[in-house]
Amino acid sequence: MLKKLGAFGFLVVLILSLTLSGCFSFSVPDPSFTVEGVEDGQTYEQPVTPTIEPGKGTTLTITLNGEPFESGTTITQDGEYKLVIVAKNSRGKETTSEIEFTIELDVPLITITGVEDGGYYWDAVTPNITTDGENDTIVVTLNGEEYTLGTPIEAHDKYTMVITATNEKGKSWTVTIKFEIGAPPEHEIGIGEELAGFQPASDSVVLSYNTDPQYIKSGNGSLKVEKDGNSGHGPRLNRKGDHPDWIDDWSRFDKLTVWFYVENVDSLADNALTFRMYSEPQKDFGIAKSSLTDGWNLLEIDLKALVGSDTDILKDMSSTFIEFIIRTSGGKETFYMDEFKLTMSDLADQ
Ligand SMILES: [Ca+2]
Repeated sequence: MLKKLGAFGFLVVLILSLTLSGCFSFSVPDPSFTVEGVEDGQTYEQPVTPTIEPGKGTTLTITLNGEPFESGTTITQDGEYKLVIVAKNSRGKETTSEIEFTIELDVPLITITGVEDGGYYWDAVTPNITTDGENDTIVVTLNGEEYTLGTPIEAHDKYTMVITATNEKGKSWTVTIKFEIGAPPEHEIGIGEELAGFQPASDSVVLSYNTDPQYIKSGNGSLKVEKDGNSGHGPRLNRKGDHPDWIDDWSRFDKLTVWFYVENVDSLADNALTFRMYSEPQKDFGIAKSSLTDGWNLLEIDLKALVGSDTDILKDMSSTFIEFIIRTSGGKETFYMDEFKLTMSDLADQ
């Protein structure tokens, strides 16, 4: 009997806890955040790096002296500062916090060029390190070993560089940067069985996943493109922002390459292909029939030449999609594409 009561009691607790957790999932927490690296009312003798992290469900708007401020940015200039943090939850509840502080630098200000914190390089780097005081002493270690300024760093490895500068008053400041040297970057925009992220530009284009090895350059499959009529259309990539391998920052690459298979080049119009980037402004790169041969062709699109002075396009490709326009002489034709790749090939430019 006692045993049965016990079981009944447990059931009641279980139902109660389910009800409570059900309730909690509908409640929205107040906006919250954490701040590190700076305190209200303080005066600092060294650079200050405020790090502000939003709490769960909170979005933050941060300004420093009225200008947008990115968390984790180091402030190195003398002055009086006001950091304003506006925190908002999904219900629109808002809180505003202010942190006022002063910087009066009394330590050497370290300037590093030639290498950046978080940088990835595929060629030797030679960091140049200076301070704002003539008689400062600079001590640098690289992965824990003493490093002599001006020495090129070229071995493929991950590096941590610690720079300590001391002024005549004996006041020191230390900056740590991490970077990596490795192979030139390469990124494949894959072709999956479901063709996720690929869309035909019009009804005259039919896309499918090919598994016939004759038309595969590598891996298990390739993109089959069937085209009817002479409209200037082809496969589009990431038009709806849904390609699983899409990356937003293309600025570390200088080429987009793709293999293109055509059975007979004479089935193409003279202005056979156009690589189109639906950016603002739109960018086109044309490939003439005369430069193609029967069978597989490696198409190379020089991205830096394509965007010209609009270099910002490559830094944020999040809402830009691309198309390979194929122009035929009119009939129904079949083409294959494989290995869409972003590569960095021109070391001399770096
Ligand atoms: Ca493939």
